[in-house]
Amino acid sequence: MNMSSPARKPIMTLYSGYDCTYSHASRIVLFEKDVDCKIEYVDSSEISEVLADLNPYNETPTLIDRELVLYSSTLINEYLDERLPHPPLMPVDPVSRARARLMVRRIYRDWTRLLPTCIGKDVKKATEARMAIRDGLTALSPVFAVQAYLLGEDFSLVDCYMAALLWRLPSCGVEMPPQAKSVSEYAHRLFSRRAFQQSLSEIERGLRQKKSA
Ligand SMILES: N[C@@H](CCC(=O)N[C@@H](CS)C(=O)NCC(=O)O)C(=O)O
Repeated sequence: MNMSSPARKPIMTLYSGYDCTYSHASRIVLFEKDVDCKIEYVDSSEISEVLADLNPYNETPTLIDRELVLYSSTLINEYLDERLPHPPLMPVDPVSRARARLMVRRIYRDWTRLLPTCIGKDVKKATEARMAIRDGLTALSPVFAVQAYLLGEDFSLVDCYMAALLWRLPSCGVEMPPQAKSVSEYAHRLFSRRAFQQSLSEIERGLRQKKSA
């Protein structure tokens, strides 16, 4: 998929999974930056063949920018924010930047990492994982009661990771309780962004057509 206009030549290529939370966050960043980028979707059955010479871990996302080959979504996303400064998606001062990185680490470790367990065969572990995600996100309710996005009033890189996570909750059986209304409203704010809608693969779009938020 080529996200640039026919007249514009893509300057980067992102190898992406069709339904990969990590790749999805990078696609959101690319569309927020409105960059001419080719999205090369790779099925998990062909991943090792396609990425063999590019990424020793054979993982999506993998970004190619001229001679640079970059993997690991957090490295890719921070690189994109530095390479394409408009609009800026990270705060400017070192303390706020460190806090943003810590939040990304926590989103991955506490929630994103649990998504495969939510749809796994072990029913007990799946239930525990769903509860951990639901309760952790519900604890964020007071934040979204007073501000639009995770770092404040401005959309940031941290929200890209949250959007990819929140989009997958219904398909992973995570139901947010009524007291998490402000989190659900935050999710809808993220999903209604043009860049988010553009970032979705057909498979990801289908995740929300089967079940509602
Ligand atoms: N830590 C990596 C994780 C990436 C990852 O786990 N990607 C999965 C797809 S969502 C993958 O490529 N797995 C290898 C495979 O499917 O063979 C990142 O943040 O980019």
